[in-house]
Amino acid sequence: MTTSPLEPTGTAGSCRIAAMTPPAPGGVSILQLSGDVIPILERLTGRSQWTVGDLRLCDLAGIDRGLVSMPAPDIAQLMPHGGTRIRQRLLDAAETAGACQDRTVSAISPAELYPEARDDVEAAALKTMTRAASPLAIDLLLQQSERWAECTDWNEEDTERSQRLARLIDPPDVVVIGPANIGKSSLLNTLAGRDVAIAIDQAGTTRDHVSGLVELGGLVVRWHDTPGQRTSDDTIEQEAIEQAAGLIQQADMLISTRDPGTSWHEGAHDPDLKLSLRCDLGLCRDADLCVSSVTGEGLIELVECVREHLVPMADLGSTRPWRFPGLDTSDSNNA
Ligand SMILES: Nc1nc2c(ncn2[C@@H]2O[C@H](COP(=O)(O)OP(=O)(O)OP(=O)(O)O)[C@@H](O)[C@H]2O)c(=O)[nH]1
Ligand SMILES: [Mg+2]
Repeated sequence: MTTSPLEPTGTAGSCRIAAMTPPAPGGVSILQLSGDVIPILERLTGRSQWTVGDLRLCDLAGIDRGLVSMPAPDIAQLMPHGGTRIRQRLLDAAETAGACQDRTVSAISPAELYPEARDDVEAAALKTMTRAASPLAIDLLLQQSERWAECTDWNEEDTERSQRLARLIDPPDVVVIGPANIGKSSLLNTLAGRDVAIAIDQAGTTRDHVSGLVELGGLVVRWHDTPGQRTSDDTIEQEAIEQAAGLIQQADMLISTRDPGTSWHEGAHDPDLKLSLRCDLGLCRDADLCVSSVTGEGLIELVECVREHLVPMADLGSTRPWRFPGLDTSDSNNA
């Protein structure tokens, strides 16, 4: 009787496998084995004599070909293509080969994930980096190990700055409200550089709220385009207008819009920015900023203004330590 190369032989000790990359399609996935990795590596790749520092291009259980590295005696990483099905099949194959599947990366400590890190802060920074939404987070995270090592005090301002900087990791919500048919969806599409929302010359085009991730000067925000504020017989649109009220409450930044032919929406919440749209058709002098999606006028200033409101330059330039999401400061004297 022949046995499958993936069949556990009973010699493998304790080995776990976990997906290190988010459960969404991407270029490459990273699956990490930890523990007694060599027997599992041999079964998955069909190759023996694995040593620390190895980086090989291998067949992965007949499912894909990809790089396999062994950075430490008890850590190995498989790097197949990033399709969700490939990743799941490989996780299952590793389980068949005797590894125990950790379904979430959060189950693994940063120090275990990054044995090469200088200290716990650097390990936590590297782990947080894998899920950071904004490019602006990267350099800051890399500086935290040194900053925490030098830090001898911690104050209220540091706490507040840390909370604002957390917006670099989890995208803040920017909610745009205003009358119908004035260019709100066109603005989202222009900022995103692609068609996220339908934009045509007809009031009530956006009948349900649409959101998309948009990078504004290195800060990624979740931009919510709401249906134009108007009375309508359409129940879906009316429901969506009511739902927008909930979005407004949770907004990190509320932008009220109008164009030369309309007026500001009267709501319970004061906007953080009064933005005039379609300024190529005329200026609204009572606006904080005027933009046109057609001519591009004011867009650079808008990007700068939103970034500054959510993550001010003073925070980005501060040399104080950052208590970033994922950093456990419970055993630190500083926090
Ligand atoms: N001249 C000019 N026209 C614009 C500009 N931005 C959008 N438009 C036009 O304005 C019309 C309405 O655009 P939308 O982006 O759909 O407007 P909206 O505010 O999302 O509309 P609703 O979804 O109905 O609330 C379209 O015909 C756009 O081409 C602009 O900056 N200048
Ligand atoms: Mg719209």
